[in-house]
Amino acid sequence: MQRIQIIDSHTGGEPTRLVVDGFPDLGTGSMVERRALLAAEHDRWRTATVLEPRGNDVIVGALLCPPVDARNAAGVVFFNNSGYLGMCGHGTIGLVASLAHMGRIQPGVHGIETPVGTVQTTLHEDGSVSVRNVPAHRLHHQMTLQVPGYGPVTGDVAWGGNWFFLMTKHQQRVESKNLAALTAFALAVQQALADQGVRGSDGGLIDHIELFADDAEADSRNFVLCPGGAYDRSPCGTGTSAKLACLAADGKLQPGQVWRQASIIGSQFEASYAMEGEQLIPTLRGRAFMSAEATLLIEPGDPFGWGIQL
Ligand code: PYC
Repeated sequence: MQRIQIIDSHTGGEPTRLVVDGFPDLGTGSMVERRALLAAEHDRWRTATVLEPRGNDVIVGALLCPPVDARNAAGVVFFNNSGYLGMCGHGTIGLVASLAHMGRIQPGVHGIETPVGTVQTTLHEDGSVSVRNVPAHRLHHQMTLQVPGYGPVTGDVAWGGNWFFLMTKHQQRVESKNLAALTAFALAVQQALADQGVRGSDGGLIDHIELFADDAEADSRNFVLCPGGAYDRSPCGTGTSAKLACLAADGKLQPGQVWRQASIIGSQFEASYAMEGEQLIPTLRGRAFMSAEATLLIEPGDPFGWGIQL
């Protein structure tokens, strides 16, 4: 019997499954190297943890790793139903809240190493967590794409720890009653970006799709499609970071000015940015709640023990 020890939390409704123990040893390399090793040689541990029958398409997995730099609290490799992520804002908030729940950290500043860089997090006395993210930037401004079935679609391409296509002008209703249509549209945009060879500056797929609309309770409401086809229940930390980069580039948000980003289910992140030289550094703040402590079991002979892969 294989055993994987997990802590589940959710941040604004979006689940994070923190793997505390049970995965193969990935050595002491950087998080990029550990992610590559996990993907190349041990991917079935990802599928066992986040796919059905133990998981679902919405869960983001977070493998807790010893940090390379002992001054940092932890390292992490994020993954989901379709593969691996660079950074994950809601997942980092979930990780920090889970470390606090485990008694491993106290309120204060804690560095977390991710495959795309180290982020500085702050665990606040009220349980909320701020994440000072990796630098964000806009790569393309208002590029137009032909999307089969929908026609021309215009949006920005920006980096916030993952690659995003962000649309403010579109024909979609960004509301929770319209999830099926939003998902179908965003999947078509995601496919068109891949088919037409639109990539990030590092060659990465533009695999997160983000639509915006007005919101009565916040500065904006978003719908974010994640790479595996599920939508983000949270306002998406990396997506909000990408949004800040676009707002700053358009002169619509100044350093230090607060941006309240609501998700499609009404949860919120509070975000702002600082300029360090030419670099735009986003900070987002949110709250995670614990939902389970459990041990996943993989029984020998279970035909779906390593996840249902269709
Ligand atoms: O919060 O950055 C985020 C995120 C990425 C994918 C799902 N959530």
